[in-house]
Amino acid sequence: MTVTSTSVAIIGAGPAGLVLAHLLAARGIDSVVLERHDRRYVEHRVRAGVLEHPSVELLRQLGVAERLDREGLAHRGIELAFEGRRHRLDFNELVGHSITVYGQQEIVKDLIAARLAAGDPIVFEAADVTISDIDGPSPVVRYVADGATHQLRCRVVAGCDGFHGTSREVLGSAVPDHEVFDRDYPFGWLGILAEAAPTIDELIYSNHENGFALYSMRSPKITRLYLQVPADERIEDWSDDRIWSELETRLPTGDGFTFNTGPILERGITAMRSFVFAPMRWGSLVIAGDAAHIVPPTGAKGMNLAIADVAVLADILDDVINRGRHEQLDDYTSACLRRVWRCQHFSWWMTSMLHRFDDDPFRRQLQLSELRLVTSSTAAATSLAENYVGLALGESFVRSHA
Ligand code: RFL
Ligand code: PHB
Repeated sequence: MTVTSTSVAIIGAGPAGLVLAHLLAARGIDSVVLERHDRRYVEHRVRAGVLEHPSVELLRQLGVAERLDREGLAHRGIELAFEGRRHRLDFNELVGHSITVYGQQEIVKDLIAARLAAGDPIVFEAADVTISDIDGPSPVVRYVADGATHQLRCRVVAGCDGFHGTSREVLGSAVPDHEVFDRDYPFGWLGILAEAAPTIDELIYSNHENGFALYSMRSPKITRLYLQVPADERIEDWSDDRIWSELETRLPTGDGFTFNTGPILERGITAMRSFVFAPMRWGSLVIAGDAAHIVPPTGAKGMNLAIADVAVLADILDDVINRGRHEQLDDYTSACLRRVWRCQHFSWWMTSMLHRFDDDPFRRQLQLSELRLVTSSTAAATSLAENYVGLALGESFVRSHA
């Protein structure tokens, strides 16, 4: 068995783990990233697309936004569609910021390339990761790579291993009175990536009697589209023709909007869930991103929340590692959860306003009334815009929401 040491062992090379590794390097803190899958797999997993303004700023500060600034699509606002019509919300006008559409896997590629170019370690295909000794100041992570068992000694373990990772389980066993807040939705999203040039340069969130639809994109040649489907739907039951025809029905083509179709490059169904685990730290183990919380994708918050967690964590680890102030870890959970609950509420609210839940006509009228409000009242539109473009990161968010 090989034995090595590092300051922070980071489990998971998703947005949370990789951004954390860069934030720590910028503070002179060494870390090792352990990733279960191979590099190709993590660089090609199609997921999120919307970066909040503070996330973009943070990636710029880290010096990893060169391609993002060149290829990312700056969006000044979004459109909300209902009753066959589109209504535009101009974020720039309402709150002075825009969002950027840039695929999560492109961010992951940029972060991996920059880390490896700096000579910092990422162990891909790290199997059987186990975490031990988290009660004390010298936790240990064991894993198998290249057929050998490795032991990594560190001062802090950062579990950035997503919703299906192992670190939340370890934390849960260490804290018997932990809390879990969980909500399932009776539907999921069928998502496709299509070789079809977008015909509009902003996202359309559409509330239709058949269910929700979302028109998004990844580049001037690629569209990303979603349809609300029942939670237990099978992707095999959706032919290309059925997908396009349902999109035609649910997107507001009545007001002159048309969109291109094309070969479907990728398809999948994602379940919708709201989930929060607390605390996010015990002893020398912290969890961040999807490992600690899940939001339904309607607010485009998951990846941004993962980045926000590690922005808080990096400042705390700076105190812990560089100044020996281990007690600073006590503040991690409460500092993160304020933002997590703000984003939980926003994501639940957007989901509730835009999806078809049941055939209750009372609920339907409430949805339409809310949609009319956010598309006609500057106060209501500003609130949506403020949440969508993203609240300030780190200390300034904590201070303003104390
Ligand atoms: P990730 O990205 O899941 O990364 C976790 C990594 O940990 C690895 N791993 C392990 N490694 C070693 N040992 C183990 N035992 C391990 N177990 C797991 C995994 O292989 C993986 O590489 O979590 P992270 O970093 O917290 O990032 C979270 C985001 O990925 C997620 O919140 C977003 O994708 C959510 N999301 C969206 N977020 C946004 O901010 N804006 C959006 O527009 C948006 N749209 C979406 C989304 C998620 C979607 N799906 C598919 C869930 C749209 C969809 C359809
Ligand atoms: C996407 O482009 O993948 C996307 C956009 C907005 C969302 C969710 C996903 O709310």
